[in-house]
Amino acid sequence: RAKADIAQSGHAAARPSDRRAAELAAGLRRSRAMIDPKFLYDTQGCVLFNAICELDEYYPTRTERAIFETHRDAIVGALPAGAQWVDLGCGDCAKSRGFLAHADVRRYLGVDIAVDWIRAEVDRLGRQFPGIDCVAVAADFAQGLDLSDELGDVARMPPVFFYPGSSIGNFPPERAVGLLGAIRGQTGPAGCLLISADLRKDPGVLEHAYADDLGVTAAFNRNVLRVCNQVLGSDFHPECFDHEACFDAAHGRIEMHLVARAPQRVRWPGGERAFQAGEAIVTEYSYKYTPAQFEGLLAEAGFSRCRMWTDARGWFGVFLAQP
Ligand code: AVJ
Repeated sequence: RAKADIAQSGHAAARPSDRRAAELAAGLRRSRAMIDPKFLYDTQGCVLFNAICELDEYYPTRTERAIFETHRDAIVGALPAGAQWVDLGCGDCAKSRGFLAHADVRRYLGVDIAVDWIRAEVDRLGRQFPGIDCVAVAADFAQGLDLSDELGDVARMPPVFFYPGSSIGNFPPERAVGLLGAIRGQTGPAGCLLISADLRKDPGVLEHAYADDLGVTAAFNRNVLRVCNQVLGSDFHPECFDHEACFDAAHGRIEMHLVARAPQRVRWPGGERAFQAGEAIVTEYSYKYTPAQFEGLLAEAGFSRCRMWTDARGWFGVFLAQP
């Protein structure tokens, strides 16, 4: 019986749900408690994030859309012919459609963690663009990106890596360079990277974008405690934590916090954590760059040429980086 138990627990430890629980527990036990932002995006979190994108205060989504529309021809004109379009975090593929209609693309690779959901979306894209070979790829590229098998000969079919939404801002700069470098390692000589970054601006504008008047971002943030209760089996009361977003000028990042309203203790199978009143859990960083800083990251990652398109206020940047 002892043998069987060991075998079973060994097997259980490798299960993704247990890995996620262990990761959450480790973050909560740190002196400065933290929850990785990927846990924000369960089904309810995705719905709330989509609502955030429609808020007046949250300028990134509509600013990016306007830049794409205004500069579509210039962007498409700078892309290699006969490309394979690599949509990183493709979701419903919506942001790629406008480019696929105009660019010379032979193949589409939709990359996302949620592969069951995206398969149907990528199939739908394939019916809309019968001339493009559309493939769904399951990958959590936050853990490292290696698409060499899927990409094949990049000299014959140059990849256009597409990473919109300013999601790169979730990574601290050194980890961002790691991901950008991994992408650079797979562009081949003629491939490129089309990527968005949110730019530095008045801290008041930034903080309002992450603490909207209706409290949608607050609900999005508190939802992560429900996810925690589901994945880890903890007993968080989301209503006992306040949403807070503050710009840390020294690090150039927005920090999202959940602040304990009163002293409380949170328990889960195998652990617990006490919070003092006012003590915070960090749930997300969102780095903001000057154009020069972001171009510096791209250069560090091995891209030697770079162009940027922005809006009239210079709030958001779309960068095309080439080897
Ligand atoms: C999806 C990471 C780009 O940082 O602006 C929005 C997430 N968090 N409001 C961002 C987010 C709170 C968003 N990214």
